[in-house]
Amino acid sequence: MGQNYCHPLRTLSASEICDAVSILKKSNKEHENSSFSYIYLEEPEKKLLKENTNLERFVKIVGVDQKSNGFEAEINLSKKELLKEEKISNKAGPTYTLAEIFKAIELTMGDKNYQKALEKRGIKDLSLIQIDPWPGGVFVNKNIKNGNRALKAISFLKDSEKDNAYARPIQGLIAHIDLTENRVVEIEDHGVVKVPEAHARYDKDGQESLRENPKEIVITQPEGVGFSVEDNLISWEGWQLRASIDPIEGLALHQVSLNERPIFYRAGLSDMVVPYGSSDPLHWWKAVHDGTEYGFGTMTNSLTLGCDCLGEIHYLDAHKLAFDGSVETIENAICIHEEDYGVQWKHNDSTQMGYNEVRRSRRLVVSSFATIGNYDYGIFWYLYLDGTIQLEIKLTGVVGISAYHEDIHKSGQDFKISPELASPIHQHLFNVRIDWDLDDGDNQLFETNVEPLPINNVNPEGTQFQAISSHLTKESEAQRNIAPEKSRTWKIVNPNKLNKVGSPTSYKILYGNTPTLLSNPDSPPGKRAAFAKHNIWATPFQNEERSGGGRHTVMHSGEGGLEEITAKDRNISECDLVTWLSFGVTHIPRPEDWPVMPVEYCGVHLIPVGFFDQNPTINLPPSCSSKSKSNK
Ligand SMILES: [Cu+2]
Repeated sequence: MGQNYCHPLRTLSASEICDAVSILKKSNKEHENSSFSYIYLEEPEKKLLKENTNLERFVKIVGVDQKSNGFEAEINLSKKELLKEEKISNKAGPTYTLAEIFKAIELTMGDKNYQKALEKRGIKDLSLIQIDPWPGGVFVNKNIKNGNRALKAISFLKDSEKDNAYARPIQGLIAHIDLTENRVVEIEDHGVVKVPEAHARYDKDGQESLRENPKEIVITQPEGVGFSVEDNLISWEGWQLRASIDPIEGLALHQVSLNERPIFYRAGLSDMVVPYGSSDPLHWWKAVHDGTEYGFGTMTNSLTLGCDCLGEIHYLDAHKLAFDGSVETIENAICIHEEDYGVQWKHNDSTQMGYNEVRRSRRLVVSSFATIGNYDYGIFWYLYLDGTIQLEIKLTGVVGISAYHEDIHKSGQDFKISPELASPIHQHLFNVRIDWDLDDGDNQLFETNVEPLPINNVNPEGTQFQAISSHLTKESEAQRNIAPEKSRTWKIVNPNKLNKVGSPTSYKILYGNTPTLLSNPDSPPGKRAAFAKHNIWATPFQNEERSGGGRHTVMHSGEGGLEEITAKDRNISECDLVTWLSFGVTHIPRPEDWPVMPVEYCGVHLIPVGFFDQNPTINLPPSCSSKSKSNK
């Protein structure tokens, strides 16, 4: 391994991104005028990486050229050459670039009809207007030519430069912008509704008074932290993994193993969608794919020590390609730390003759936050001492709102969250793609249902029930939903590795309460977000199958993604297995969500089942902290 060696899954450095852009621009001068969506490392497939860890580095740059056409360029970083460049059809284009977002805002601000519509509402000072562009696809304005890129813009009025604009939506006003033709094609105006007056600031100076500071909680680890980090490789209590920020998916985990036993090769948010269920003209058309339309990972926050992350923190930076071809560093993009997590296990011998034992649990937290428009999402991965892996999405930020009007808003679809504001019912649905490598080999997928046994002579009192497992062998069989009444779970199994009780080693997928998609399956959002129709899908590994709704979705009407991917109904009975897990929240807004939403949670647990021969934490030493105090 030469001096320049870096692990194939190490995240892209700033200089690698710089190199890639200059290779692209040198090879094709037209890209001097392109705007860029993102760059990503083309990760080697697991089989290749198992054979060799000294591999050439490849990246893809995705963007929009001067003529508003999407493109994707593949570059060999090690050989410093452009390998190929392809056009991306604008019927399913790459994420909006920041240049396009700025352009949409500028064109809307400068549009005479837009200004007239504001004047009708008594608004003259454009400096207090905030314009939020939303994807222009799915329900495309009639004046936008097929194949053109578009945005729809809605507006808000601030009372001062630093105000929370979302307090004052400009009801019923939507600008349609054709990005390819550089013009506003229509100002849709559903009539004047009074702009709400009350401000809704969430900063400390915006509150009438602040409660007293709660007593400080200090988290210190005087002996140092229990984990180590080298580049993006994290080691902790037998766990090993790599973490990175994918421009579309956000925080992704790689090569997760425990005690040198692989569990999965990669996990990341393959897609997400926020469909709105209201009839309000300002919202009914919204069903944004924050990953493939805006680049969830490119919106990753810089985290602040002691505020976002408490305790002894190790941060990883991430580098991204900005729209103008420069490199931007997101400092403190990934937060890594340990947390005490209460009791791991305990038994008090009730006879008082035996042992009273208790052990404490802790977890390693690898997390990030991304802000997309009005919403903020945390991606939190937790690794536990007992082999459990948890993915938790934290949802916060500002809910979508309208100026309330009794003729527009309907009970059941729109909810008053302040005297002047209504917030529409909507969903946040996520899909995590997990490329399994459980116990280093091909895997199987099983479904377990728990069923009561019929009353008969072996079950005369009807007290008995049983767990029935069935092997899902084809893609069509593996499109399933949760069923709490059957305690339904799924298991990833390695049939070639047996545990001490003679069963194959496995990991179980355990959901909390989670919805599926409520949009009609034949509606455009239903087709585009088909991944959210089922809580689990499974496929045999194919490198290019990365996104639950299709990799490029701007202006796309649907038909991509998991329904298309699984259309051949491939065999999955024992294969390099990939599962696609959909979960989320159906959000019925409440006054407590205003002016900023307390964190709501959703996610999934992956739990070892016969992966170990016994409780893997039985060997934890007792750890009673002498520093704890009580009132006694
Ligand atoms: Cu919500």
